[in-house]
Amino acid sequence: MNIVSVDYDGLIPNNVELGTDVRVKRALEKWHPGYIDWWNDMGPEGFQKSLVYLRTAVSVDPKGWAKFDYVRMPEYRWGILLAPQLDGRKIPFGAHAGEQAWQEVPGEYRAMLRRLIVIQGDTEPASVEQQRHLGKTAPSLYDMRNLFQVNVEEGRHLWAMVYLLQKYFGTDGREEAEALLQRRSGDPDTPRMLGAFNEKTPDWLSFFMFTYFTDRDGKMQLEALAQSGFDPLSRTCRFMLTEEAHHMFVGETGVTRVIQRTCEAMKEAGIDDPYDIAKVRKLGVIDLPTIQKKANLHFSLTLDLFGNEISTNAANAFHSGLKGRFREDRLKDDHKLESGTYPVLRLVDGQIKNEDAPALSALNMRLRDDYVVDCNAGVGRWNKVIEGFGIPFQIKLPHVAFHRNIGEFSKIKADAQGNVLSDAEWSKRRSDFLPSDGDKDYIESLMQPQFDIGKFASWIAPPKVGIDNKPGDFEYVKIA
Ligand code: BYC
Ligand code: FE
Ligand code: FE
Repeated sequence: MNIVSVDYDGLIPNNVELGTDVRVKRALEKWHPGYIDWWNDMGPEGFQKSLVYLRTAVSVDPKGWAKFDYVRMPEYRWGILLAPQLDGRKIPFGAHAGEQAWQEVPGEYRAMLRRLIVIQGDTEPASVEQQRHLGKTAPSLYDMRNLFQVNVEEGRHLWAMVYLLQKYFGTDGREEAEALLQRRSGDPDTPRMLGAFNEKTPDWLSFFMFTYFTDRDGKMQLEALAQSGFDPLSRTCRFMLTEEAHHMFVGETGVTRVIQRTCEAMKEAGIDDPYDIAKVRKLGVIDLPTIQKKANLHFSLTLDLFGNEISTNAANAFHSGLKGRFREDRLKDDHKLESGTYPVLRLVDGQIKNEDAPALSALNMRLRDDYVVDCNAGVGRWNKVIEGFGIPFQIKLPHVAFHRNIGEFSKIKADAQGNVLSDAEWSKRRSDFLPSDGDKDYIESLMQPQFDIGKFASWIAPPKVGIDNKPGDFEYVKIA
């Protein structure tokens, strides 16, 4: 291993020896003011002057890579940090499997590689834009701090992709880096590239579901790109994954705490029926069926991010050695997939059926399957909480055909169990599965800020432990 220490002296902290790479350093320094303008315009609204207790990456050593301190967000040290280069690393899969990993862009795959990097890069600022209004309704300073931590790190992930574009893609890389600052989540004329990143994150339950489900797509995609034969991309993604773990922690524990508070309040009030929504809502907590609907919404929106079940793009990216499978290095097969099949859920004569497809074409489906397994683990932990209170209710992930806009099932309407519905039935029953206007209004009514130190809004339980082992009365954000 080849650890290059992190240089904190210049404008852009880095472990890629920017100091000796004058061309790239200049390019990034030129991009920097536009980034700060973007952050000030589109980053967290109303808290840019506040002191936030944030972690900053100061090393890429897995044992101690972060330091915690109060920072004003626009002064956060967004750096370029790559995991250490592994000596003699080989391309792990595809037609070039076993060859030396590329340290420069392989010319024949340039366009494909750039597209993957741009798409990855586009999601990062998009999520910051989607979450920019949430600070004002934070249920506690602890939660507000976690939101801002996620936001600054998504900003750093944008830097990570922009570094690759600036260093390895010349003029068109520079243009793409510029365009990443121009697109806007939800803008009808210049939207972000992928569907889910143009949706709203209107409230904190959506934020927790987003960080649970959508940041987990980030994890899966980064794991697949961390396998890349293009070594700089692999190293970048490996370090991003270290940060990603916290984002999913925020989501998983956030939803857990909402569920816990609901169950506690129900028990205290002697309510056993989770479907007695009117009674539960009188307690100022979010009823379990509405939590289920939010999960349905964010899970189905996120499934769309895996692309089409059968995809030539995915086959090409694998065959060329650019994007692998989830933890490719732990899989035991020929890593080429030129023969062999993979079962894919398809729509056949209006019925949902499993069909074998060529393994190479089915890679999006395969990653999505791995994703669903990963999602279910945390859902099981949520259900343990409900079970612990003896309340007869279970959160269940909806069927993959439910509420889809991309792929096989975008042509049909299905219920959460995967039964095909007519358009008329779907319209009639939509609000059984997805948040209705009434549900949204109720959740919105709960979104009252709770900025007192150590206090939490009515609808969410406090966390078990503080960030960086801080006590319950720690002032995570000094609001200014
Ligand atoms: N929306 O061959 P197909 C994260 C397009 S999240 C709109 O099936 P492919 C994060 C597709 O572009 C991780 N369009 O697609 C999380 C293609 O268009 P063209 C982000 C879509 O390429 C939270 C056409 O349909 N990273 O990091 O196999 C917070 C045919 O599609 C969509 C990545 O995604 C869609 N959902 O798969 C912050 C990794 N889906 O080219 C951050 C990089 C498909 O024919 N991206 N289309 O005009 C990829 O690996 C792939 O591009 C995708 C799509 C998996 C996204
Ligand atoms: Fe990210
Ligand atoms: Fe993330």
